[in-house]
Amino acid sequence: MNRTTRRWRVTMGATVAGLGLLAATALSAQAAGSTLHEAAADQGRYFGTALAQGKLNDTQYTTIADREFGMITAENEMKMDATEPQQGVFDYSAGDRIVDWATGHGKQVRGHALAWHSQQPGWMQSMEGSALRQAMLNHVTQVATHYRGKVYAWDVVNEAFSDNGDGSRRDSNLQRTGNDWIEAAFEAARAADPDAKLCYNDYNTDSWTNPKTQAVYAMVKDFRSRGVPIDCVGFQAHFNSGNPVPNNYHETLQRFADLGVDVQITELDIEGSGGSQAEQFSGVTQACLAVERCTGITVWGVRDTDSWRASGTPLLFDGNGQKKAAYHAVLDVLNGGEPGDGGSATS
Ligand code: G2I
Repeated sequence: MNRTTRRWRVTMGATVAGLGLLAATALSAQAAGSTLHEAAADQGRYFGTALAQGKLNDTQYTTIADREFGMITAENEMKMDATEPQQGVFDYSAGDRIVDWATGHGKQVRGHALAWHSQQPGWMQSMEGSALRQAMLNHVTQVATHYRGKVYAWDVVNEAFSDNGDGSRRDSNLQRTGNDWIEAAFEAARAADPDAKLCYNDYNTDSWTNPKTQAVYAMVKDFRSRGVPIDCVGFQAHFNSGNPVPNNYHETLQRFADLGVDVQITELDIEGSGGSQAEQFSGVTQACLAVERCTGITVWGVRDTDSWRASGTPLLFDGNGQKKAAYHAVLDVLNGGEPGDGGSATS
């Protein structure tokens, strides 16, 4: 069956009546989605991508983005260095271009990212102490206020935990302003945009047994118990052979969801090719669908050539904009089929 045409799945339940005839007691026809966005929406989820404003004149790029995705993240344009290049001087031009494209095409927006140790403007990199704390909070307030009402969810704080295996916070100028900098950022974001979902976002938090995962979990649990305004946790999900999709991924997502927050896969890419890459994309998609509060998946770019690690061909479309095996695998899972069976589920 042609995967790109709309398919009909028929589910029949039958009982044997006295006359020995089969009587259909249930007959339902359900449309299968023909795009990632449509298929995810049928599951009550979004499917998104990251866009770079410099590529918005590339019609192959925008055609795919418009057709396949319902949630847009600015790959770099809403980060601290882009939005506050000089202290107190805000530049929303690039971010607005992304947001305007998204809303003009009926998409939602994930905001990325309000406070981060990386991609700080030069003036902020050299700050410390209470002056830095105040500057960070002002940044959060100003940017969240500018985009108020236009952003579905914000990555309020990004990558604040270290990878050293002891579950500690990452050392950074922001961390050195005091351990409560993260909750202060969340409070400021909530005050500026009460309707956006506020997320903590990180990488290497995929395996439930990783000390970094446990540390983020403990923070979120603590925030929930003390009423710090956190609504969601983002799992970046940058995978490759050295960092494969863990087999306890579903458990990780479920444990966080059980704290009363949404979970979102926010920057998915998986280096590789062919069937093995497709299988891993299927697994991630299945894990999200298996968790009621996993509200959506975003892949970190459109075509392989758009990726921050293009040589790893980690995305769903090749450099010519063609759908890869991984694309079909994800679509099949979203449509309720077993990975690789073409998605044409029958009774
Ligand atoms: O590194 C992958 C991602 C990890 N999680 C946070 C994300 O924000 C991060 O995205 C990447 C972007 O995909 C890259 O495009 O963040 C990088 C920077 O941390 C981005 O790279 C930067 C280059 O380093 C700059 O030289 C360049 O000017 O992209 C900039 C804009 O093209």
